[in-house]
Amino acid sequence: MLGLAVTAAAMPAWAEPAATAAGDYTAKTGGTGGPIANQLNLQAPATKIAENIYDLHTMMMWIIMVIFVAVFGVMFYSIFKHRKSLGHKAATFHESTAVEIAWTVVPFLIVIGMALPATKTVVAMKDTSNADITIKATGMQWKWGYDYLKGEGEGISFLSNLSTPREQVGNPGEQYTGKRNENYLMEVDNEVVVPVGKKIRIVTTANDVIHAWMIPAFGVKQDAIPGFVRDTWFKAEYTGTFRGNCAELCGKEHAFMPIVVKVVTAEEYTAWVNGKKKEMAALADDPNKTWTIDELKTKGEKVYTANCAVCHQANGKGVPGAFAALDGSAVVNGPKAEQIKVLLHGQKSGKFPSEMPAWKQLSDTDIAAVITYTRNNWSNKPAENIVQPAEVVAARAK
Ligand code: HEC
Ligand SMILES: [Cu+2]
Repeated sequence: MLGLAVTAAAMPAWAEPAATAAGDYTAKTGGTGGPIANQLNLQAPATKIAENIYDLHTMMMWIIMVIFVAVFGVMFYSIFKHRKSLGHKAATFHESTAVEIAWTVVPFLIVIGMALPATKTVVAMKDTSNADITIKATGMQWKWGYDYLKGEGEGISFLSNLSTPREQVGNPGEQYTGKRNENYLMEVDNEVVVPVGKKIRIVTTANDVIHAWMIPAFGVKQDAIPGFVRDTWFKAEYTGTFRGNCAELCGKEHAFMPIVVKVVTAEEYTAWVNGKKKEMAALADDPNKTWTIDELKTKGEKVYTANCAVCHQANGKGVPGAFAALDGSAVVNGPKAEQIKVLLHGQKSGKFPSEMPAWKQLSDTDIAAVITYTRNNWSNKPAENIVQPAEVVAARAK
């Protein structure tokens, strides 16, 4: 009976989630947009769905608390009151239809009282129809790739890498002692930008292993599975910065592929789209252009730092037993055609527990640049020391 009364009392709290006034979210989280130090509760919700989840969680916590106190209260009372040393004699009754009906019906009502609103929320979470903007999020070891598929900004595509400097991350055997960034391991070079109050559909997939795209404040967490397409959605009620992480253990750098979403006003979004399109047009360089070796090396170093150093390390020595060394590698010092092939299609020799992923998604110029960089760096001195974008184009066509 007690449980029932609580269910009924808790219902209105869920049924009418507190109305949110749009404003800036970042301030609510101490200026970070992510979790707060010593935070015990869920992150402050920034979408209606997250609010429903928050309220469901609170309601169920109360129900559980009341049941816990009531059950243990009766149990301890009975044990103390009826103990043998007081000379209590055990009762010998059997079967009580009334009690049996009560202990079937009451829990049933409690479960229904929790399952109904929970189901309603789950169904709403799955309703990705009529989205204003669709963005594909591709999980990769260990970064996210974003492609704006539909809606304003269609055609924009970029990779989003951890931007916390590597030297802030403690190496095995030595601990970093300097000051770490405020958003240590929760910051990226390219943030996902979306407009406030618009339904954003996120389509998730992966290139290698299972990852998961999660932003707690949006109430969104969706597995990104290689070879499959899954989707989820959110409609942010606040502007600001929102931080999340890959939420599916995906290997050595699982902790180093954060997700950052910047929610902006409609005007700011349009400005961002225009800027991004211009930037992309400038980057979509002519693959027939012939570059100098120095230009390729400079560009290649950036590509290497952003994409390769996580495994092969900045010093090119790799990680023994895990990632091949590029310093002194036979592939890097051998014919260039072979290295272009490794970059485009990956490599799995069986000598390492993991494999070299394919890098088809990089531009021809980026691939040519990073190969040229590795061929002219560390102790490498191959006979063929320069690769032009046109050679990558030709290799792709094969
Ligand atoms: C996820 C980790 C990872 C990333 C990121 C990565 N590699 Fe590799 N790479 C490997 C592994 C593992 C091997 C060894 C594969 C094998 O032989 O089984 C390898 C092998 C190679 C080889 C062949 C080396 C040899 O001697 O056999 C080259 C060249 C190479 N990688 C270049 C790159 C470049 C350039 C990038 C950045 C665009 C990059 N890799 C990014 C894991 C990675
Ligand atoms: Cu991951």
